[in-house]
Amino acid sequence: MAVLRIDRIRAAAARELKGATTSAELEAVRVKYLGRQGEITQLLRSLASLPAAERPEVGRQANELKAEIEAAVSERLVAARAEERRRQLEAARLDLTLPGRRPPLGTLHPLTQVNDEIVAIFMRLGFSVAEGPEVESDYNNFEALNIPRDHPARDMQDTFYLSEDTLLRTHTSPAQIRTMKAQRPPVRIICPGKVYRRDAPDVTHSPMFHQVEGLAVDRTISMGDLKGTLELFAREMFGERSRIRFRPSFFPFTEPSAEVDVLCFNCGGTGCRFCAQSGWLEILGCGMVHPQVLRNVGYDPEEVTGWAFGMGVERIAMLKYGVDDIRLFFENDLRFLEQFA
Ligand code: 2U9
Repeated sequence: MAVLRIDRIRAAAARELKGATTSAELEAVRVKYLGRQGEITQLLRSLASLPAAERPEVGRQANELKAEIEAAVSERLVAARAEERRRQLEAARLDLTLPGRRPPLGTLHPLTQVNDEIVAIFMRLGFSVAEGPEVESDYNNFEALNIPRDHPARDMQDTFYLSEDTLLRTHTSPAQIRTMKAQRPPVRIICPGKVYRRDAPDVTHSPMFHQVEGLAVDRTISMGDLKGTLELFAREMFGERSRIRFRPSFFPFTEPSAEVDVLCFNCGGTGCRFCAQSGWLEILGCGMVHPQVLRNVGYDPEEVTGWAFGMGVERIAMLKYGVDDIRLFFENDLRFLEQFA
């Protein structure tokens, strides 16, 4: 009877082992037959209740089957585990050819790019950069530059005063006054930086904007040097084909004074919307340094002459890139800034 039961268990175990393919299924088969409540375990436990004559044979056969199942399960488990590991590795496979994720990189602000470009052009010509404070004295900002007491720029309406005689500089010229007071000619400097004017913001005005001013003072500095220098600047900044013209103008700190236009690079001079049909675009102001300004810094205008120019960085950038509203430079809208990446 018990022997018949062993054969039946053997057949069932063999069938179930055949159907088990995963390690979990194989483990379940092992538990079913060899576990603490397993069929073979129970059979071996019940040997004591068998007639004494049957015990040795049934015991032998039960132990034999136990060993058979153990061996079969172990063998199939090795294969199943290997297959499962293979599938897991396959699923988690790394694609080493995938391009890396690029960290988002910042870029220079368009005004910084244009400022640096202007500065680089003049550095190549032998100019050095001179900087000064944004909080200035009334003397350095106005008086030394021959700007009269009744000039509209000196009005509370136009300048940010911090006290009776300190203010936010309205141009970078005071940095040049400081340099001239500190060193003898020859002087060849450019002064980039922020300047402040009490203007209500609109498409062309901002209460803070950027300038680059230039100054050359030496024994034989002429208006011809100024024209050649600015002609070269325009070609470097706006392209080889650009041409400039000088229009007579007036500034208290230069005499004679001029404003410089560049031939409209949109229409080539025939007139279009970009240049208001004039064919020309104003880019800067300039002139021969006024003799009184030279005297104010202790230079002798009989001995040295000089010229100076000033330009707004925002204006140059607007012309170069066709930007129609100065406020775009200060809003930091990424849709705008990303166009200068
Ligand atoms: C010294 C002597 C003279 C600098 C100059 C201009 C003409 C000029 C404007 C351009 C656009 C100001 O930003 S803007 O509104 N500047 O037209 N600037 S001559 O003359 C100087 C500077 C320093 C000692």
